[in-house]
Amino acid sequence: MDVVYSPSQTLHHALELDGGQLVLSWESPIRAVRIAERLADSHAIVEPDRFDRELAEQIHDRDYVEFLRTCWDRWVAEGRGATQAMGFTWPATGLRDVRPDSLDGQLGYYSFAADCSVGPDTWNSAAVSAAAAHTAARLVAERTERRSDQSPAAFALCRPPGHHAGPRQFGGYCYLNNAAIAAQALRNRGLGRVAVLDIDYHHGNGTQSIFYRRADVAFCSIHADPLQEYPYFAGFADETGEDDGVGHTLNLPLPLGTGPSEWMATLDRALGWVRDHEPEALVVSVGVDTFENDPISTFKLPTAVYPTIGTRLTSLDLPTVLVMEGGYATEELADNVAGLLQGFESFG
Ligand code: SS9
Ligand code: ZN
Repeated sequence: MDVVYSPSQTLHHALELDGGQLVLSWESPIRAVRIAERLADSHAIVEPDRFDRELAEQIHDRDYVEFLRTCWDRWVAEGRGATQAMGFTWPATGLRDVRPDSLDGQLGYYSFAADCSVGPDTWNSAAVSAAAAHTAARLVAERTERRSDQSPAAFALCRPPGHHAGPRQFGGYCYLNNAAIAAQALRNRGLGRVAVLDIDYHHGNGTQSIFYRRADVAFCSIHADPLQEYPYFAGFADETGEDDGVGHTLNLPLPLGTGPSEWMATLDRALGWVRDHEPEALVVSVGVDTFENDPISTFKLPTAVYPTIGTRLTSLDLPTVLVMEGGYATEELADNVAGLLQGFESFG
C-alpha cells in the first residue's frame, strides 16, 4: 500500500508540561523520520495534496482553524516569540464558555491540556499531516471506484497525530483531527457509512466528540481506563452517542497493564461491532503506544503481535485508511508500525 508523508511534518516540536516541568514533547520529529525511513524500503512514499481547508472546516470550527493558522504570528507580534505559546487557564466545569479576545485567553479556550504548545512550525506540520490523511482517503476512494479484487488501503503517516483534537480544541499532541478528516473525505467521495476504529492506547476523545451526534460515521475505541489514564474525562463504556448518533459510539476501556491475549479478544469484539454497522469504508487510528516498552503507557503488547493485529483488521475486507497516531518508544516504533502494515498486506 502507498504511504502518504512529507518531511515538512517533522518541523514542529512542541513543549509539554510533564511532572511539573515544561520539556520537549515525547511526540518528537524522530518518530516520523524513523517510520518513513523504514517504510521507504518496501513502499512508495506519496507526497500529500495541498491542505484542504474547506474539508478541515467540515470537522473543525472555522474560527478554531483560523486560530491555529495565526496563533504563532500573533504570539510573535506580542513580542513573546522566544518560547512557544501555551494556555494556562481553561473554561473548566463551572466557568463560562466564552471566547476571550486576548491571545492567552484564546489559548485556553481552544485547548484542553497543557501537553501541547504552538510553535513556529506547528500550523504547517499539522496542516500537512491533515493533508496526508485526506490524500490517503482520496487514494482509497479512487481505487474503490475502480476496484477489481482486493479492498484498497493506504497509510497516512500522520505526525503530529490527531485523535485527541476536537471540533475546537487542541491537546494530547493533536491539533487537527487527521482520522476524522480522512473519514469525512471518504464520505464526501460517496462512501455511504464509515467506521473509525481507534486502537491507540489513549481514548480518541477528539474523534468521538466530532462524530458523537452523527449516524454516518461510527466510532469505536479500545484504550486504557480513563479513571486511571489520559485523557481522563472521556472514554467510559456508557458513552454511546447522542441524538442521531445514539448507538454509533462504542468504548472498550481496559485496565492498566493489559496484555496481548485480553487486548486481542477486545479487538475481536470491536471488529464484530464495526461489522454489525455495515460500513462501506474503515479508518483505523493506528497508535502503537500499546507496546510493552512504551515510555508513557502501560499495556503489554510485544512487537510480535503487531502483524497479527494488521492481519486481523483485514477480516473486515473494507477499503481502509490507516492513520498514524501515538507510539513513543522511538527505538521500536518503526518495527511495530512496519509489522502492522506487513500483517495487513500479507492477508490472503
Ligand atoms: C503529561 C502527560 C501528557 C499526553 C498523552 C497524549 C498521547 C497521544 N505530560 N500525556 S497518543
Ligand atoms: Zn496515545
